[in-house]
Amino acid sequence: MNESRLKIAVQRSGRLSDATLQILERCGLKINPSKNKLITHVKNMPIDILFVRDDDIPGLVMEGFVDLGFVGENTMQEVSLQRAKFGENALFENLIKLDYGHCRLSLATPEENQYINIRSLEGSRIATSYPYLLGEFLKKEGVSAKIVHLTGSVEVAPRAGLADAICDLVSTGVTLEANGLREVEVMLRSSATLVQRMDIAPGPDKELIARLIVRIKGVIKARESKYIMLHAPLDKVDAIIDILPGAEKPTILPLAGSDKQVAIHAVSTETVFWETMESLKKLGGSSILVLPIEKMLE
Ligand code: PRT
Ligand code: ZN
Repeated sequence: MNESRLKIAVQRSGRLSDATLQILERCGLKINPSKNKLITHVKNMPIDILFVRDDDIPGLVMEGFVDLGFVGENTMQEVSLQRAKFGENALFENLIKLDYGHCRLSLATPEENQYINIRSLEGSRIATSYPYLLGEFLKKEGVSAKIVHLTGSVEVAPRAGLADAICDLVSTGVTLEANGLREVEVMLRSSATLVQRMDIAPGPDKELIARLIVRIKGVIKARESKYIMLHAPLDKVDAIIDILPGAEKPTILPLAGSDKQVAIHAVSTETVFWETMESLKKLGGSSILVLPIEKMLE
């Protein structure tokens, strides 16, 4: 087989794995999710999926061993800084910011400690799995502190007497609270992202990537959108369209057997709240349906 196959790296097992496989499947890739294998051939497209640790994805992309990677921006930025420091190639292209894996990289201190501003950390010890992002942040703020590099269990470092503060990922804040810590600075807001190796020459690989990008954007847009259908009095159509959230160019259809009522169909790109539905009803709307959209191509 000498056909060239696009190589995509995804996290083998962790917080990004399920959402990444779901987005690829929604893009039409038939993946046999045997995660015990390092590599899986997509059956219906010339694509191979590599299942790896998330920390390995930036390097695989930057070295050109894979064409695309689904990874957290936090990981991408940390590894970039690390590689640049060691004189290694740290170039890649950011293709799409994805709608999952949201978190922030934050500094947190024990609740009982006084914290006024970043200067409060001068001379302290900060535990983190992100020594390069933290080092850069402290340098920019002009604070000198000792960075304690831990690869896990960062949140217990203050209680264990290993550090005075931590720098770690936060999403709900439950972990910080459970460990008596308070978030004091947000250093970075992150989500999952699709990255590409540099300089892919024009050809089938590049064309396939372009198609994938359109499909991924369509999946994300569809997830954010809803299809709204309702019946409305003819004389209230304008008022109703005014309050439909983010709806462009609605379709107005006649209703069989009625010359005073029409059906309105619209795609809304925003959340449709109960309050909006209640307002539609007050304007005379009835049979109001809000439906999920599976795919969207613009
Ligand atoms: O095994 P592998 O190396 O592949 O995985 P991993 O253990 O290094 O990473 P994993 O699966 O935990 O996270 C993968 C990516 O998910 C991260 O790089 C982020 O981009 C993203 N992400 C989003 C998160 C979180 N949210 C998150 N909350 N990664 C980790 N956390 C951890 C955080 O470190 C802390 O321990 O969850 C805890 C805090 O969560 P809350 O909800 O209590 O605030
Ligand atoms: Zn990891």
